[in-house]
Amino acid sequence: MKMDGSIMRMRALENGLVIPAKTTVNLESGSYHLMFIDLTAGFVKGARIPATLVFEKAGDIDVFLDVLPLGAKPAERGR
Ligand SMILES: [Cu+2]
Repeated sequence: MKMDGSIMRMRALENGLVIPAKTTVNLESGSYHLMFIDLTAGFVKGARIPATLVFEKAGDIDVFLDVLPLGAKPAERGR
């Protein structure tokens, strides 16, 4: 994601997201994030969406993504 004047431009990472060993990358608004396209229905607040994260070395990791209100802060995520 980068700003082009006041316009936010986003693009897919062609070679994936590099996560160096022993580091953490947060996926969040305004930074690296997951983007869902071509949805056939909207997400409902409070739902849990099953997803699979695909890692080059760790393989496939199944997760659930909680649907939160827009702008929810980490404290509201139950961290
Ligand atoms: Cu995006």
